[in-house]
Amino acid sequence: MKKSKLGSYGMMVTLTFCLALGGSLTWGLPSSLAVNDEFGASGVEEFTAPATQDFAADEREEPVTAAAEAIYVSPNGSSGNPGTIASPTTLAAAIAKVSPGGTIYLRGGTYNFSAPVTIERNNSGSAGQYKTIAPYGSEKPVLDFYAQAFASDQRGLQIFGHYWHVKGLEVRGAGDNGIFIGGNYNIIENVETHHNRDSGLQISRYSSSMTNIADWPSYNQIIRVYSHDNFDPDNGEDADGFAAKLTIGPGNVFDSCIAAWNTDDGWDLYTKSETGAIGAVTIKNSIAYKNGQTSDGNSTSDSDGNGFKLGGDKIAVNHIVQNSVAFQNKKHGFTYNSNPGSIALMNNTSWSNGESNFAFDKGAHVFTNNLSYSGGASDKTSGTDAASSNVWWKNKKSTNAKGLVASDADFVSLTPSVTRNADGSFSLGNFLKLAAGSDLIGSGTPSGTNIGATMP
Ligand SMILES: [Ca+2]
Ligand SMILES: [Ca+2]
Ligand SMILES: [Ca+2]
Ligand SMILES: [Ca+2]
Repeated sequence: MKKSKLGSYGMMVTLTFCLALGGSLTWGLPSSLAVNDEFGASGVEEFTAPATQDFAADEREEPVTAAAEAIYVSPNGSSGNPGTIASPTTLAAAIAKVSPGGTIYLRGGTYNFSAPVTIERNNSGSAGQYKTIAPYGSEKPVLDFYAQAFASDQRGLQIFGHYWHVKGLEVRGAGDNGIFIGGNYNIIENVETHHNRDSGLQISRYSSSMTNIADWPSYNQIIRVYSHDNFDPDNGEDADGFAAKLTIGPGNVFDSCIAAWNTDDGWDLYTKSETGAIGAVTIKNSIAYKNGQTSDGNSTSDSDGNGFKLGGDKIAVNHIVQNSVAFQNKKHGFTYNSNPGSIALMNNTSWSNGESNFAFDKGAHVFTNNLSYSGGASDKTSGTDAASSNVWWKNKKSTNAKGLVASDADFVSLTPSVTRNADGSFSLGNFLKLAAGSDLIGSGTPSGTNIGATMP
């Protein structure tokens, strides 16, 4: 190991040495042992043995790979500990010291907090070197905020910085949002957030002093996140599954997410005249169901209960919603909610919602290959029916401009079924799947495309 160099990564360094024996070991070294004056910002080491030097076989330099920094956290970790696996630290201490490219590994178990966990604005990774918070192995960390008061500043995990990748956690019970994102380019992946006392996950500006959309949170990705049973106990009118609203910038994406049993809406992209238009949000491959009450019955007359609520205060924003499903929400499946713009809706399926499956009373919306069946009220579809490809529920039947008719026989099953897997992906099985022989198969645009969503 005589020519090995150690990259400096703050408090500790983990190196994996490929031993001449063919095995490998992982070493955690305190920073005091790290050589920290030989590397650039990347911390990446390259080592090449001098070509002219001849090593004896047992002395030959083996490739040395500097693994990224690893900091270990456990429910009973102490902030004074170095954050090794044998001496784990706290989540707050690890967040404060992790370097770009480094990972905070959370051991399994319940972490009890009575105050928010905050990633400050000046604490960021970079495009090539995210800061990661992840479970250790297959362990299950739970961030539990039930001890917080019910108050708007009592959020769970607040991400004000940029380039953080948070995955594999459960976040529950916060006094306000379970997760709040005010920064840019963050990735939240395979997280479950529930029983918070406002929306499960919200993306909005981190400071009310930021009045310009250029400073609002942008380009965040929310992937395979499950937000459910969120309920604001004062009036039950605010807790959505996903609130991407009020002051959110461009480029934010929800992919393969589930919003269910939230007191207010599944998704809420509300805008207000005081703050104006927000950036366009993309939602795809996602489902919203049973919103408008929690699974244990919390609901008020002010609980809206839309699956996908796509506007507010008559402000135009051209959101994109594709290959997503709404069913059995208390109110509408998909609604413009006064957004008079040009929302693009492609290959969505909406079934058995309390009011309209699609409620778009005004605007120049563009509808392509959407499928509505058996709603509580007729659809409203202001905008363009691209290539007559949409099947709408109107006057108690589902038809389209080309004469297609949807009936129970078009579906393999109309018995709700959602299975969520360990990686956060989900399956509807046969539920809402088009039956072999359905005339909706291949009848969309372009030719050969199905009408409605195709879910795993
Ligand atoms: Ca509401
Ligand atoms: Ca409220
Ligand atoms: Ca709402
Ligand atoms: Ca049919």
